[in-house]
Amino acid sequence: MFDNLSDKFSEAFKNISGKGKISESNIEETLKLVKTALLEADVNFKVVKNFINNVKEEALGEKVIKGVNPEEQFVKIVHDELAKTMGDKNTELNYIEGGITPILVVGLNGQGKTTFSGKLSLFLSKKEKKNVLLVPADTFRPAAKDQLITLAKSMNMDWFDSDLSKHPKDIAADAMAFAKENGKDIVIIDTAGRLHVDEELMGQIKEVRQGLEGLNPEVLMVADAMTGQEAVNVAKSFHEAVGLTGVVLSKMDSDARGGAALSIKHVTGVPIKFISTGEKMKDLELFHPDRLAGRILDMGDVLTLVEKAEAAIDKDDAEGMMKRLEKGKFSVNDFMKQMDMMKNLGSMASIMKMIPGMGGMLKQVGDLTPAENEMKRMRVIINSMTKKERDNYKIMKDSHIKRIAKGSGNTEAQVRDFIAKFKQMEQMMGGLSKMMKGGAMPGMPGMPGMDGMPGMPGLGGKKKKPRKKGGKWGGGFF
Ligand SMILES: Nc1nc2c(ncn2[C@@H]2O[C@H](COP(=O)(O)OP(=O)(O)OP(=O)(O)O)[C@@H](O)[C@H]2O)c(=O)[nH]1
Ligand SMILES: [Mg+2]
Repeated sequence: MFDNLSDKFSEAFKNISGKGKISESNIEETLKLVKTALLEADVNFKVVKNFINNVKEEALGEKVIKGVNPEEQFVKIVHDELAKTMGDKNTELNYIEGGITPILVVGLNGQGKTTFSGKLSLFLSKKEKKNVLLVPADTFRPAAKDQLITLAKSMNMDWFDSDLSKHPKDIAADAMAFAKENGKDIVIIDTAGRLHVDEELMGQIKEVRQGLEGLNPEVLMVADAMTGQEAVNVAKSFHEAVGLTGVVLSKMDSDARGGAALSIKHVTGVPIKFISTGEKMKDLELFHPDRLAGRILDMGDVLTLVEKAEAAIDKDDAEGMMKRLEKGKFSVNDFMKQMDMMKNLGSMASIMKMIPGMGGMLKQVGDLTPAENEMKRMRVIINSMTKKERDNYKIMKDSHIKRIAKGSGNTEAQVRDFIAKFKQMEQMMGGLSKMMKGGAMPGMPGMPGMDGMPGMPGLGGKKKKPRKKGGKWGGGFF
């Protein structure tokens, strides 16, 4: 996310590292670089101007904090200003207590409205324990109804069988009545898009909005983060015409530059409420400006990582594993479970970016594909093992190894290599269980510190220098 902006910022900060203290002359060059970085990221020029002025004022007015070097102080100032520009804290959805909250999802063509509607229903029913109804109201492109229903079915979510021959305003009214009869808390209405902001579209959405007047609807506009300033302009038009309560930035997993995220709140006054980070239904995050500022500045985002872990990791599984670890037991099965837990959290690269300092390391390491491929290979090997072998690999003899190699499409050497690595891991886990008994238990459920993270080659217990870009992992799991 915003890799280019991150790189440019860290280049800019190098300028003041090693300086005795912050002064007008030694931040001048850095500020220039920060400004260029923001403009290149397609941030609105007025926002950039304001940003630079504020950072300068803060930096020069900053009291010298003993023990904190100027670079760190400057980074902190930039962090806080980034967060402030994006709206400081997450703005929550407005729920109507004891009633039904209508959420109207609007935006231009192909921006991710239908996908977001699906994601939001999952988010609200899982995280907020809401009873959600999904309503297809795209009368412009009838196939959109099937698209939403397919998503709803895949998540076991309730959906409304809209009559697409009616005006979306009436569909919304029918859906609200249905929701009332069926004890729903939230009604998500997915509307049609158009190629450009046009009168017809705005007129239609205005009518839907008016139909919901008095019900205090959320009106969320979905915008593709890749479109930068264009997203800002569209948000402005929509806000003027229908009054938005929030913006959702979609496709944040693509190489969006950051312009939309950094400009929308400042230019339109409308807060960004969610970010969409992939095509899967679980790829939705609340928008936390302060945390995103941290990610941009390579400070990681541990809070989001912990939340993801809580959502993705089965508590009973994790507790069971902890108990086994405490007893010093660690089997191939446990290892497989750990790999599954990690997989649920996202790609290796996306996890690493959320750990402070790892973002920079990731850049040095370069491509993580070989490591991910190795994890895949381990999975196939494990899948070819019998239950007995997984419980206790020590029973494995040459004939077993031969069978597993054949069954998993690997060479015998590769199977032996896996067993050797597993042995190392087992030893590490033994050490960990002693630590745990000593009361020094690391925090995250099922993720006993970095050392226990499967598939983090070169980052585990034995410290190795990060390899150069393009370098091979060479099968090194540790
Ligand atoms: N990578 C990625 N793709 C996304 C994301 N959100 C949506 N998409 C993809 O973008 C395409 C368009 O998404 P839709 O949800 O159909 O967009 P829409 O706004 O409903 O489109 P219309 O109804 O035609 O106006 C689909 O292929 C989605 O899979 C995201 O966060 N990341
Ligand atoms: Mg759609």
